[in-house]
Amino acid sequence: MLERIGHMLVRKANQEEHRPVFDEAGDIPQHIAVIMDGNGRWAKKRNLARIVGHRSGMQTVKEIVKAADGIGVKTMTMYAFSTENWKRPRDEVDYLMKLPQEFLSTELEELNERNVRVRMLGNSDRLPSHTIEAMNIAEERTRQNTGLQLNFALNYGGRTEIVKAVTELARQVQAGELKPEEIDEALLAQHLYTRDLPDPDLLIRTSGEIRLSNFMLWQMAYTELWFTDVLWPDFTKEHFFEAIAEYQGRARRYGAV
Ligand code: V0D
Repeated sequence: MLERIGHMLVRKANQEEHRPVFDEAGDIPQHIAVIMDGNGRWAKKRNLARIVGHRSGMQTVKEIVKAADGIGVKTMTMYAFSTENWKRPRDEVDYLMKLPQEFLSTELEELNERNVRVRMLGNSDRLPSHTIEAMNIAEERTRQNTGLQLNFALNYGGRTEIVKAVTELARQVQAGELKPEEIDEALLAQHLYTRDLPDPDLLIRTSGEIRLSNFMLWQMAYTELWFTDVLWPDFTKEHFFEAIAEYQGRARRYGAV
């Protein structure tokens, strides 16, 4: 049960205890990145196939995106498929590649109504054409939207992203279009998938792994990191608000010194 006391949204655990959740008038992270881990483990615990975990994880995406939109987060970046995920069994990869279409077939209309802008980050090279097609349609149909920017990182790897940017700059130098001394952080950042996005303020990773796993390496230089043991399909908006409360606490402490 969430209830409001002034600006504070609090969780009412029982009659006596009010646990602060987060301050709606406080600093809401503008850009939140999420590593949605633990779908396979969630299924295994229930003796279900891994794909059932992925499907359940997709429901969580819907709930968390709605919650983020509701509190005024500007950008969400969801790590949906890493370059490492190709090593999984063929059947599982094939299933995962159908999720964008499935998600969009049920959600695109509502996302549009909510003024959400959808975008893909990552390398489309190895993705099946039906997956690319679904993403292209979503990007096209939501291009004019000015609300929440919802990014899905698909076939994304942070080091590869940096190498791609460096290769392009090297090409420009070789072509005589750019001087080496003109290369700075801002110019390199202009050649990343995230060129027009602010860096994430907060990273959420579920399922107990305490690593970045090659996600947005450049962009997370100053990001607050928040980890939980909760598996992604079990992750709720209450957990999400808890992460934001913790973020606000850190921002206040930082502001105090
Ligand atoms: C599986 C947990 C939504 C993580 C969430 C291609 C693993 C569910 C999307 C999605 C996946 C992607 C693009 C888009 C709309 C939705 C998704 C994949 C996996 C891998 F435009 N969930 N989701 N994509 N999972």
